[in-house]
Amino acid sequence: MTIRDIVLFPDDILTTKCEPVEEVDDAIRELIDDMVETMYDAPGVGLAAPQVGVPLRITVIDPTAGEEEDDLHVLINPEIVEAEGHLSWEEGCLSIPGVYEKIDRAARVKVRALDRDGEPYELEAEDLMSVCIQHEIDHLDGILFLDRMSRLKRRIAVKKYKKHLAKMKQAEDEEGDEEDSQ
Ligand code: GNR
Ligand code: NI
Repeated sequence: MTIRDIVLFPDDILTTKCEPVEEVDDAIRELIDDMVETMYDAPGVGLAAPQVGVPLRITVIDPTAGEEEDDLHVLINPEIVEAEGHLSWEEGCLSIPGVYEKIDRAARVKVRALDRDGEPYELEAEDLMSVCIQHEIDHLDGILFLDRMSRLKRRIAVKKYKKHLAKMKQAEDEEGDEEDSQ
C-alpha cells in the first residue's frame, strides 16, 4: 500500500465529473487500498479518487478516523436514492486545508453503491456519515464545498486558504534550508 499525494485546490481534476467504474478488478482494489492508507495518514474522515488524481467514482469514508474503532466504508459508483431533512455541519476538505465552514446538507441519506468486491449494497446514514457521503459524492461530480458557500463566504475562504498554503510552503522551505545547512 502506498500513501499518495493529495491534489490541492485549484486543480482541474477537482472540478471534473468522474467516470463510473466498469469493473471492480485488482487494479481498482489497489487504488482503494492506497486511498484508505492516504485517508488515515492525512488524517481525514473521507477521500475521493479525484483527490489522488484519479477521475473515477470511488470514495472511502471512515467517520471514526482518529479513534480506536474503525468504521471503514468503500463506495464505488455511489448514488443517493433517498435524502431527507436538513442540517448544517462544519466541514473541512483535505484538498482545501485551513478552511472550515458550515455547509447545509440533507440530514439523512440512503446511498446505493458497490463494495470492494463489486457487490451492490445500500447504506443509511445520518450526522457526520451523511455529511461525508454528500461531500464525497460532490467530489465525484466535480463540486467542492466552496461551491456550496455564499459568494462572500467563498471569497473569504479562498483568501484564508491562500494564506494557509503560503504558510505551509514557507514551513517546507525553512525545513529544506535546515537540511541544506547540515
Ligand atoms: O477529513 C474530512 N473531514 C470532513 C469534516 C466534515 C465534513 C466533511 C469532511 S470530509 C474531509 C476529507 C475530505 O476532504 N474528503 O473529501
Ligand atoms: Ni473533500
